[in-house]
Amino acid sequence: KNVPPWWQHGVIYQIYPKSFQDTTGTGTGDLPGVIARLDYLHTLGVDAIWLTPVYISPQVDNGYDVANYTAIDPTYGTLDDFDRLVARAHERGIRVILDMVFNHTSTQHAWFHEAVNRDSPYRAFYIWREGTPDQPPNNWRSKFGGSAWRWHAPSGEYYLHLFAPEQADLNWENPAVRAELKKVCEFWADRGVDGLRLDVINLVSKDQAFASDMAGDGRLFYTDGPRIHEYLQEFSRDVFTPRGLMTVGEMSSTTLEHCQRYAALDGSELSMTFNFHHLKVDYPNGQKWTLAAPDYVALKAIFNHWQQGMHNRAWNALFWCNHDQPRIVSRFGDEGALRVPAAKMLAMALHGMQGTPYIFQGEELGMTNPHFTRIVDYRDVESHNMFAELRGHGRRPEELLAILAHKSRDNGRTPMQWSAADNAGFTTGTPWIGLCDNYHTINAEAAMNDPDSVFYAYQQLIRLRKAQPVFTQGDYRDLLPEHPHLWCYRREWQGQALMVVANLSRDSQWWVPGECDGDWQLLMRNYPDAAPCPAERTLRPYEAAYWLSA
Ligand code: TEU
Repeated sequence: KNVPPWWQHGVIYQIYPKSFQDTTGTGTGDLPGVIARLDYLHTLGVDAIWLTPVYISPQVDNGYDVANYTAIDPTYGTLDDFDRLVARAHERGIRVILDMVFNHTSTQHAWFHEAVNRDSPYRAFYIWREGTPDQPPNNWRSKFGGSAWRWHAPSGEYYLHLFAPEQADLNWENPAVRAELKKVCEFWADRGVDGLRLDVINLVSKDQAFASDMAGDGRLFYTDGPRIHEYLQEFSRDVFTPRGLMTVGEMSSTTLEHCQRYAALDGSELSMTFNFHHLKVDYPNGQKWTLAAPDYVALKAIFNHWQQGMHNRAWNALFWCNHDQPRIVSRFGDEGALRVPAAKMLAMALHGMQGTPYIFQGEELGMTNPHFTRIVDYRDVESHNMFAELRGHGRRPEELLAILAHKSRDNGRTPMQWSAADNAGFTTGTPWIGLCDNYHTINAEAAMNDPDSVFYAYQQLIRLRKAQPVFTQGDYRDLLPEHPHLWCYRREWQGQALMVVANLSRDSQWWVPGECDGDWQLLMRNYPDAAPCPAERTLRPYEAAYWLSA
């Protein structure tokens, strides 16, 4: 009998170590802080933790600018701390996943230090092109604003950076680069790491013509690029599969057709993929730096497309939150009196689908955006660049600050709220970024003392996924695709059906269920007195329920 791999019925918890738990009073979280909180994660019941980068880095992009792939940044601790973390996690049955940032390195990496010399063999580790100081090789734009090319005067060429100028893109065409990156994977596999999250991995293969993109910003020439499947198959064959590593690829602006290959069930490339289409339903015309209400009909259509398109072929990662996104309860839910039911409803709607759910630290507490009001409150390079760029176009600071308060990546990066103590128990020093001031009421200690907390809803969802195979195996059918407020879908596997209904609105909605003949049992709810079976009725604000066919 085919036993599904652990990650198909597991739930993964994302830790942003910088904001998780400080043990030294520096104001920055560290690895001993992660160790100190493993019992909390064990109580939650997660199968694995994914740590965002903890390698040596000048921190221009909070560690996504790696200066040494095989050394721990002293701010976070030592390799010994890391080994201890892996051992302690494994003792509790928790696997460890590391973040591999292979599209680019920091310009402080030893390879780049060599590469600035035109005669060095490391020159070809990066992407250099001719130009003149005022004429870059093409019109590609950096994802953080400005040209994607930086002029290097001493060697008289440009290098490519799809992100910050301090993040130079690696030249994957060069087999020596790929060989070095595989060695990095080996290094961490040798230390007991169980899986890898591959940062923007679908951007690594660039069209070698490096032509200007007259209609866009260049992404069509490197997104899901010409050799990407070849590269991933090579890594799978040479290192991921032989080392038994689970892999999740972060796929920027990808397509279903590509993800069917990246995450194919035959394991020829990766275990699963993240995509972001569902988190653009509040970007009118694809524009992030605007304020707009989410389009829930579009949201459901996107999930339907991906759930059906991946079923029996490939594997999805499911998520609402990460360190690049605002908090989901602030975004699609409610921060006030309905925060708790809204947070549970969003969790139930997501965790009811097929795929591997990811929980981002604090999501299990229903943490909210911090509502920073001054530009100096922000730390993120993208937020500062966007503010400066749009100011340059004459936009008013108050308007831009209102947008940042909803859209900045820093909304997800405020310190974990452990307790009502000073700085939420995160640090005894000065936190590197401000806290959300609701930590006096929204915190882990309070949640663990309240049986109706968001925390226990997440714990229940993790248990249900393990107990009921329909969550892992079932197909997906949207029963109300046109409804603007209700999300109702049915999963089915081997004669067992799961009915999921979620009211995405703050108003009551009249619901006429379809396809619910037979006997049902109430499996989970976010209001204490939910209906015992799916039947015509009023759904209260943000109400959600799961029913299982008997
Ligand atoms: O992010 C990839 C990415 O393209 C986006 O999430 C991006 O941050 C956002 O769309 C900008 O609006 C990954 C990491 O998760 C992110 O933290 C890094 O900054 C980025 O790669 C570069 O390594």
